[in-house]
Amino acid sequence: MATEPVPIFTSVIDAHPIPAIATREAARFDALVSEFTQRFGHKPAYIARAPGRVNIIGEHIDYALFGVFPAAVEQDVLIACARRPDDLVLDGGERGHVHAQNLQPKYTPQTFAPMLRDAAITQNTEQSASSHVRLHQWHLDIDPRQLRWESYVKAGYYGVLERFFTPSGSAALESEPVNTDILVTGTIPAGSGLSSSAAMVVASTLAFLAVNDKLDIATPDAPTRRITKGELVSMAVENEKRVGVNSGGMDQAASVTALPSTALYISFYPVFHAEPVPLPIRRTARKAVWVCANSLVQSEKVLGAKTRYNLRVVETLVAARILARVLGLSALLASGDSKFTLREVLAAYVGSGEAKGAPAPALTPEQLSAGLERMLDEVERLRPARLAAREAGADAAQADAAGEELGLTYDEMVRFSGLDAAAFHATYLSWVEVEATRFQIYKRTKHVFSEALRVLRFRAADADALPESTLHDLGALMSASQASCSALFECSCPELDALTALALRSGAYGSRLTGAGWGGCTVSLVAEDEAEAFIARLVAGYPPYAGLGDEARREAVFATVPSNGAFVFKLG
Ligand code: NG1
Ligand code: MG
Repeated sequence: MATEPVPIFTSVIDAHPIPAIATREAARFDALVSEFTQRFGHKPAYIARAPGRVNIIGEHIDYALFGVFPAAVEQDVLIACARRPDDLVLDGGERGHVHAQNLQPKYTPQTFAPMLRDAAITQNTEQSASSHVRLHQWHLDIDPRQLRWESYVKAGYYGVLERFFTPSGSAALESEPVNTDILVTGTIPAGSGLSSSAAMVVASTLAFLAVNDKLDIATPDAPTRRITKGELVSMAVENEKRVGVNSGGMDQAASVTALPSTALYISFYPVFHAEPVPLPIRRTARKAVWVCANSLVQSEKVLGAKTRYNLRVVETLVAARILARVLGLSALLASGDSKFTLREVLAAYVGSGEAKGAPAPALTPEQLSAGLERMLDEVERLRPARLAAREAGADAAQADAAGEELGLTYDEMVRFSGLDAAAFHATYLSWVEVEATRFQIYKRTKHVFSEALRVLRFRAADADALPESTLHDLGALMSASQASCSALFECSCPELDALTALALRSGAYGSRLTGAGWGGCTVSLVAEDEAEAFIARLVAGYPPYAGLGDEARREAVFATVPSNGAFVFKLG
């Protein structure tokens, strides 16, 4: 019955052919095709696939634009899709009406249609400071305060609509998005820190590109070409923001650009760059693997974003401004009230000579490490008591660390930023909702710089043959990352602390939370020949695993092999 998936695209991945699908995967694809056909009465035209990722090291530093080190996991999201043949006509035209279903019954079927609305957009032109231009804007209802599965589907759709179907001025649409049926299935547990959200958004972006015939795009200066990985990453990053999390680009980049058997070193400054790194842990005298173990605490990253994820984004951005002032980085501060990141502070500090808007050439890893070492000394100047002493003209070095735990009040933070209250609000808070009584500028910054340095040290293990002691070194970096996430960035939780401690007692070289934290998965570095025994010890030692059946247990704790990034199949 089921149609054999025929790989026609060499995927959106420019140079790399799509991998052969393993037999058990082919069966999964076939099952999805026949289920789609049964539910919608016609065959799917494409299947988009996007994997989740495990972040090996480099947590909460992507939005400060420091490099991170993730790998794709085998777990993924599949979206089967096709243009709906009966072309239901809405108000006189086909307008991208979507029927979305999910194989998982708790995610109920949804239908939605995007609306094209008039929007008065203020544009600055050379002639006048501001003038109103009438534009149309797509609108799809996404409520970031509600966790709804179809929000991620809509988020992926948004970017495709905006990029390819928005008319300028009062012009009519040249072409319209097609009416689409989609069926989604996935194997990445939600809220587990393995980026099911990014996988959903990437797969959805790809599905809507494919079904609307936009994988190959016409460009003004060149013949039609395939959309690049980089373009897909940027679309997916923008798309995911619509769900309400101001994330960095790590997850989408990993989901799109990953290659089998490699981790990725992803850097974001001065430009986005993803570099496959052969796994050091496979080149050691004793081979190792990564074992993911889910704490089974659902990470409330989205619903709790006000006090968690988005708050950290704001704290680290404000920290960049306060640090730039303390360090007297006038070129950065001259950019007025616009935001800049801790990575840009470092670049300005080490004198790479760039002004905002004109990024410097990338620092070499050695220069970056040296710069980070210096920043780790300077960061002490962000201790609340030191900031207060500096403001009062007192001897900062005399100030003790009292108040460090408390952090800064809102008013103190505004004062130390050097902006007036209105400019501060406009720059750092007008685009996001956060809630806190104290802001932890010092602790967050110390985490960011030390974590960025750990990533570089982790990545530096690049000899062909490595002694087993390398695994101890890499493990120690992972455990130090956990300690920093827990004490300084405060994105761990008691269960993650317990599970990582249990992992170390059970023989792991190192163990840490992965992803946003506050629940979700841990990742541990374990000798390959020990992995099975290690998993058994975790299962026995972590009480929430007690009642799990075999399948749930395998879903919660598993050794992982880096998998391939996103692709699309066109079905024959
Ligand atoms: P997860 O755990 O997948 O939600 C989030 C961010 C990342 C990164 C990590 C922390 C999203 C989509 N992703 O990942 O960009 O900042 O937290 O390192 O919000
Ligand atoms: Mg996520």
